[in-house]
Amino acid sequence: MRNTTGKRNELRKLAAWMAVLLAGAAPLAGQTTLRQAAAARGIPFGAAASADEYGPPDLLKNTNYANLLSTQYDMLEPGNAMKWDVTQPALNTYNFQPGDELVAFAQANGMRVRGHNLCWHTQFPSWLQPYASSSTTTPADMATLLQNHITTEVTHFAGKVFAWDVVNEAFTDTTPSVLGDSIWYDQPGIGPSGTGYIEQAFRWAHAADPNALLFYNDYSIEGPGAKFNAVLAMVTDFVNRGVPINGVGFEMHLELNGYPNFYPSPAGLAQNMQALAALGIQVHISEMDVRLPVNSSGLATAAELQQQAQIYQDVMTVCLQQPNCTAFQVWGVSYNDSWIPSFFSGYGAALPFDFNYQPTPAFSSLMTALTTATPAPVLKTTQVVNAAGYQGGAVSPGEIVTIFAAGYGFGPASLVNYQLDSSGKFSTNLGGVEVLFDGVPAPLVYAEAGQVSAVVPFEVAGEQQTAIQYRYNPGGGTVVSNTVTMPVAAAVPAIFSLAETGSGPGAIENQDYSINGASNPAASGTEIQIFGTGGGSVADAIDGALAPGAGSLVTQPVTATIGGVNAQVDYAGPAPGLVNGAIQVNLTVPSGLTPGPQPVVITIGTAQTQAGITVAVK
Ligand code: 9MR
Repeated sequence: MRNTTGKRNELRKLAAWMAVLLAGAAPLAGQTTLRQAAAARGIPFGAAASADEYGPPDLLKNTNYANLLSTQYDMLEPGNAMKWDVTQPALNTYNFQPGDELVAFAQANGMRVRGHNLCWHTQFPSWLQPYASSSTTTPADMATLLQNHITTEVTHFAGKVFAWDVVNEAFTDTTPSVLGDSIWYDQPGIGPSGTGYIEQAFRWAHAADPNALLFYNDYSIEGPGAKFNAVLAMVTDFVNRGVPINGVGFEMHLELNGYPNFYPSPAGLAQNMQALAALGIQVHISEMDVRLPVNSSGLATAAELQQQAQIYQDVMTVCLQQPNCTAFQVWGVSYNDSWIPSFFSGYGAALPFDFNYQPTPAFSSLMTALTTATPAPVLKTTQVVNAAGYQGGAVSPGEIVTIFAAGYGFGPASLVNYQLDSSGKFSTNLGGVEVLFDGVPAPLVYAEAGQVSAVVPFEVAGEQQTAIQYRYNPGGGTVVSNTVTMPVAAAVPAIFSLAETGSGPGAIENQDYSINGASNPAASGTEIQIFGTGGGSVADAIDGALAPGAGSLVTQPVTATIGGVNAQVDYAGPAPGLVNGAIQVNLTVPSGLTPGPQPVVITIGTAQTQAGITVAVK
């Protein structure tokens, strides 16, 4: 290989410095609460909370409970206080007092509030079922009832609740998964068919508080399967038709269930999050707990607590790695207020704090994830540059680019160089790293944590722009970056420099194939060979293939100057033996030049190579 990798060594040093700077910026030491550690990662960490919505005692008046809630969590969600049975105990009679009390507690303690929920098939007041079932109740009556409820409640909490579970648990656990029976759907229903009632609920909620994030919330959708497919189909339809939906809540009520093969696998969870990310949809881990078999004191074995801790750590790690996972919440503040013992006989110990409000192994493993998990890589358009000249702004077909993705650990720890696949082409996966252009994996020149060099697929030719995404799968789950969109230019040519700095003596050979330089200048009338990239389309070029001996040519017109004097272009096309995308331009050195380094500039189409590249002439 000739020098197609550009300024790799220099930039690797820079990448190392970035890692040092990042490590220095994150004050991981000294974080002692989940709230602090989560805040440092920019993710709200919440718990389902209660006041006295079902009567005394008021849990918020329990000092242990209140202290734990306000120190370990920076988000709360009323476990029951905002549901129909509490908020509309009689037709058109509303009771927001318990919800208000929880909101006030949250505000006093700098916590966010997640609202839950506005439309569900259960936990509604005793007057509602007879009303819904009455032969005199029309679908229009039911629609009005739901609209009034959503409008009244969302309006009441507007500006105080940042995200709502608008509709809860609407799909069945069957295969295929379908809409479940509900007074809002088919018993008797509000009229619109299929997911129409869900759509209506989102539209009414959005009208009442356009600033609130609106979620669909469900269980058993954390891994791939029929139920997730049904939810994804609904969300896809909503997004395509502009129904105001922002997110999906993954409840995450888990049990060990054959650990370590627990449901969902980290890879499956990541896959579902990515499917929603592709639609621009957020995910909240909304109700996590991991129930364990317990003894008569409600306690689990140390071994099972450790397995549970690993599950918490795995789920938090995936959430931190997926940019669209934007909140993490457990269902209860401590063992004392968990729903598990009363719903699953013989089970409990499901949360990171025990009966004494003390941390369990799950607390420690969540802290480990929050302080050590590799973050999601952040890709910026300014970090996608030409590998030879380091100019950015646009990419061209076949251009070899260097991409920096901020974030430690994102990529193999040490450099992995290009590999040829079974068809003799540059592999599109190096050490688990892939770079996609409009979903097409690009041939890779090298990859390591934080930096990768890729060849822009020739297929982007003619496109206005291309969507670029960086992926890393070291095994056990894929980490994906955000997607950035960059303009496509017909050519963004640049010449490799010998010092890999992007300027100074170019990567140029004299007619005898020796390296051109101050001590080895080229004579006028001889031919020099200049190596670069970004020449744009090349007829018949195959992505990732090595250029054959007699390649086809750069498709756009090519001109050149040396020392400001026009130089005859003898060849402009693939560099034989190098990967397609690297280009070679052969020029005849004009006469009359002053001996010494002279600027060389190549124009392809309307674009010029970078200033500051020189060739030595005599
Ligand atoms: O935690 C809630 C519990 O106190 C209630 O008795 C129960 C009634 O259905 O609802 C529990 O919360 C549920 C949540 O609203 C939706 N997802 C499942 C939760 C656990 O059942």
